[in-house]
Amino acid sequence: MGHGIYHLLSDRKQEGKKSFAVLIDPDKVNGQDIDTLVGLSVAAGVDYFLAGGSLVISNYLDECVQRIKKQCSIPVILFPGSPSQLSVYADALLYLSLISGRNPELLIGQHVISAPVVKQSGLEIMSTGYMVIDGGAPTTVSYISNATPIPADKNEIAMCTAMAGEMLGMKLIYMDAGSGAKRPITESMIQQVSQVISVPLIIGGGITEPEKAYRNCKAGADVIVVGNAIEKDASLIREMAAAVHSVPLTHAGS
Ligand code: 1GP
Repeated sequence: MGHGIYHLLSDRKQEGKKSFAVLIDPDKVNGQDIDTLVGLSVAAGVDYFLAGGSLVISNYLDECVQRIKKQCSIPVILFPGSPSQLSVYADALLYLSLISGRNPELLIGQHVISAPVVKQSGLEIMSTGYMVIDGGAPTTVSYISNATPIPADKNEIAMCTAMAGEMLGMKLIYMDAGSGAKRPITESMIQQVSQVISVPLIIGGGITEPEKAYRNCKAGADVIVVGNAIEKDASLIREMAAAVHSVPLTHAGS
């Protein structure tokens, strides 16, 4: 078991380099879709694939990950709806604790149940403070988690939550407005949160335009995740990746 992906993420953060991740929901793609997405992603210089979704209904996760791995060397990171959604074929796992909510099952309960399986998987485990921010509409994640998202304008709550997550030892903070959010996370929240933590900051949910991805990175995001918009228009991969990679090599606030 290596620690390659996390080192890659934190090295890129140190260097001020921004990364772009394509989210693939195994329930929403078939084999041919995957091949297309992989081809476009390799050509665009995509940094990571995230695989998963709030609900993984099909049994297609393993096949999906294997299909990606067969075609390219872009790392595949699992982004599971529950810690038991595993595929040993992936490179790493976002081991998510829903720190914005107060549902003990998603803070620690499910982790306890799945811990032996997760440990045996041999995957690189990256503990992640997962924060759901109100994106203007109830999303699958807020319904499933039965937890209230952080209000979109309450930057202080987001800052304190992220700080607490980091001090509890979480290696990544992922702020998510939820898949298909009407309103993505504001740049002011991203900026303020990024200034109070030193671990890499992942931002996703409702990002549909390359300019927004660019502005989020300028504000302090280290990794931008896009799923929905790419499902609708795969050619966005190139524009999104180009926007993220064109951000000048400086840290937000420096
Ligand atoms: C959702 O952050 C991801 O968990 C991506 O959201 O599908 O809206 O891009 P979208």
